[in-house]
Amino acid sequence: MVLKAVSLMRMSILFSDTGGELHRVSLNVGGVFIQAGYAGAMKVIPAVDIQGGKAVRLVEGDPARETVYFEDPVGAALYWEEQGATLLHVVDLDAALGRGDNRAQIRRIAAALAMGFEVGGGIRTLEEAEAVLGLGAERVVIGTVLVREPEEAVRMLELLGPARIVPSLDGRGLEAAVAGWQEGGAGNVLDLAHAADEMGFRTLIYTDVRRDGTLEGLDLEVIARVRDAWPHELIAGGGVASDADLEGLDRLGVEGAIVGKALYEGSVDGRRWWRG
Ligand code: AMZ
Repeated sequence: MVLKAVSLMRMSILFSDTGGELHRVSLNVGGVFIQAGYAGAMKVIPAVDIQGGKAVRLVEGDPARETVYFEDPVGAALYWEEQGATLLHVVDLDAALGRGDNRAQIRRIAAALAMGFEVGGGIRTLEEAEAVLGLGAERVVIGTVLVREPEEAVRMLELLGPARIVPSLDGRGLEAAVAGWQEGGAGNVLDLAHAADEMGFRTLIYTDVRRDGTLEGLDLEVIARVRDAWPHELIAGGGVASDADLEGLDRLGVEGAIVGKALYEGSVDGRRWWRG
């Protein structure tokens, strides 16, 4: 009887191989996907957000609630490189908010840094993406354009390829926010994740705007839903406060975490989480 039931189930095991490391398994049992991650695979990516030329952290993306951590963002970038980080997440907050940009600082980071870095904030056209890649970024991160002008996002993807352009879905929970997070109600994050998959993107960043910069800890229930909706490489952030958050992400099979305040404040020791 049991054997018969088993033989009726269509079982298949899919292995996902991201970044050269095999670390997630999806088990399809009769059409139901069960996903599991292998602990120890997830990597932490430190964030350097630039506002007014300085490396800052905001609370819930509010430009008025900033803490300056480094007067010079190059100092922040080099600090994380010296600590052993292998990839840096750089955000041009002024460009995301549509009130200027920090491209000169990003150019200086590119000149100073040996490790790879990704850049987001205000990249809304193919030409802007190419300009930032031309500065030396490993890949660019897009948010608003994916939601507002998906055809332009597809054009960017077609010309740059999925290794060089990564969508960032930023949400108050699952309600997407765009334009420097000043405009909410921009769609459902899970629907947008499905759309990004169909467009051909292969890495996704999800940030929980409600938690970002709060040190409150992650909302792992929301992230689990994004995990279920997105079958490729997933990087999550927004509220990481401790190793427990990172262990939670690891258990969900999330491949990377963007961490800001917890690293700057020392409540997470990156050395446990950097990966080659
Ligand atoms: O903190 C904010 N207010 C903020 C922020 N960190 N607003 C946007 N961003 C980041 C997103 C993503 O990396 O997380 O800027 C990028 C998206 O920018 P754009 O301009 O493409 O929507």
